[in-house]
Amino acid sequence: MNDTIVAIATAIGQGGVGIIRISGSDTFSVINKIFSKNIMDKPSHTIHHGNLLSLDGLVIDDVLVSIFRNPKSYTGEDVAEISCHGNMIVLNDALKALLNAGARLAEPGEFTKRAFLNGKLDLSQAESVNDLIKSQTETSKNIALRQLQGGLSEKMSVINRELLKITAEIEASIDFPEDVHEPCKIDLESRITNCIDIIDKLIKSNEKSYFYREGMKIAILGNVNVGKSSILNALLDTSRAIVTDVPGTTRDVLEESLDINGIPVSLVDTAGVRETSDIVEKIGVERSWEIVNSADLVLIVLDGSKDISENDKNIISKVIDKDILFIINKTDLGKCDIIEYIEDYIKKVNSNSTIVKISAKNCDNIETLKKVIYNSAIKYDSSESLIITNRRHIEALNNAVNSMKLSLESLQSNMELDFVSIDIADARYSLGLITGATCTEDILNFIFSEFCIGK
Ligand SMILES: Nc1nc2c(ncn2[C@@H]2O[C@H](COP(=O)(O)OP(=O)(O)O)[C@@H](O)[C@H]2O)c(=O)[nH]1
Ligand SMILES: [Mg+2]
Repeated sequence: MNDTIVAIATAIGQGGVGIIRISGSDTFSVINKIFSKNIMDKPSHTIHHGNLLSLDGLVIDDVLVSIFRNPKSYTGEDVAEISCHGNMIVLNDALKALLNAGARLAEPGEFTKRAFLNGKLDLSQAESVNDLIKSQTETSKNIALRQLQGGLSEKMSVINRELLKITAEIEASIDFPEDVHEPCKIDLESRITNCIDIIDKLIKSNEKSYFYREGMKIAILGNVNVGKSSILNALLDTSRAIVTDVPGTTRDVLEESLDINGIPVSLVDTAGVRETSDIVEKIGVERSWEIVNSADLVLIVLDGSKDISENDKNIISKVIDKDILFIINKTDLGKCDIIEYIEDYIKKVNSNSTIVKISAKNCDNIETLKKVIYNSAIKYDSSESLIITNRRHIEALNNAVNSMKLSLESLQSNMELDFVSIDIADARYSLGLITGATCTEDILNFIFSEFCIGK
């Protein structure tokens, strides 16, 4: 924790600038060994132009050195950012020179970990830094940004303060029974219930919204020739997959990314599912099932111009446990009796799956399809002020609610207030896992190992 760390902070590749970040107590003396100007006494938040040199005096690059003195820096330590030209050879040479001058290569997320340990941000904010960097759509970016700005931290500290107050009141009455009255049980109940309500709302905001962060995997499944590849193309608005009237054209799975109203979707076209003796096609069919197993949503495609086949029925029966959406394709050909079978089926198995009728060929109803996909993922208004997308946070919130509910039960059954106090302490412990107050070294290491180097 006390050594001086260094890493390339910008993405690999060419760019206008490439930035190297250094943090730790020796930051300025390390740079001073290989910079053409003396920066030792320069004030914080100043920028210095000069040459970065190798230890044997050769010029590596013409650079700008920005100085941030502790505690007013990202990590809270002495920090410098060296802006080089955005070229990997330059950046690697500069990095080598700084390592030779006494810095050590930073581990993934180590800058942000130091920022957390120095109290610059709490754990939920530190995690949102990573979410922000990895966000793939406007919406997931906004959700991460809200959390970085402290939305969640603020809510946690309000609840934590209330729980701490309750604990203090209970413990004072236990320790000094002559001087301090027992807190009123009805009052305690209503205050704890209030905390539960706030957390419940946060938990509800998560209902499937983690797709914003994690992305959503959608498999397109169905018999051969029903138009699966055409649907992939229509959704992507390109001719990515080969479409022919030869059954079994798509033999391998094909994965493409798209943005549906802010949700990063990975769309997978699969080989048509049917009995086949063709070895290659057989492997394709096996892969289709693997994809379906790991998918968040399965689009079951049926050819609306035909009657339901045994193969269709067989496919449908195999995905009964998954989130599915029925797509009746080829509506441009008229007919469409198959819809009655599907409607009956949905009623029979008591599912709430939706049916969408489209023509992939004419791109009819593709926008509706996107809307239905979006609605199946999101069950709330995305303008909601704070949305919890992190599964770790949700688990901690659920545990906190459970502990608080136990404390309510103790109150209602007139147990000793000691028991109430223990449950409240458990709840505070769970909430502390979100802000990092009660995290163990192992948990922290795990969280920061998910970061990229240089962040
Ligand atoms: N009339 C009509 N034909 C379609 C439609 N969608 C796909 N097709 C045709 O159906 C055949 C099979 O399409 P394809 O996308 O390769 O199906 P896949 O085997 O399920 O991937 C091709 O000849 C397509 O042109 C549609 O909406 N209407
Ligand atoms: Mg295909």
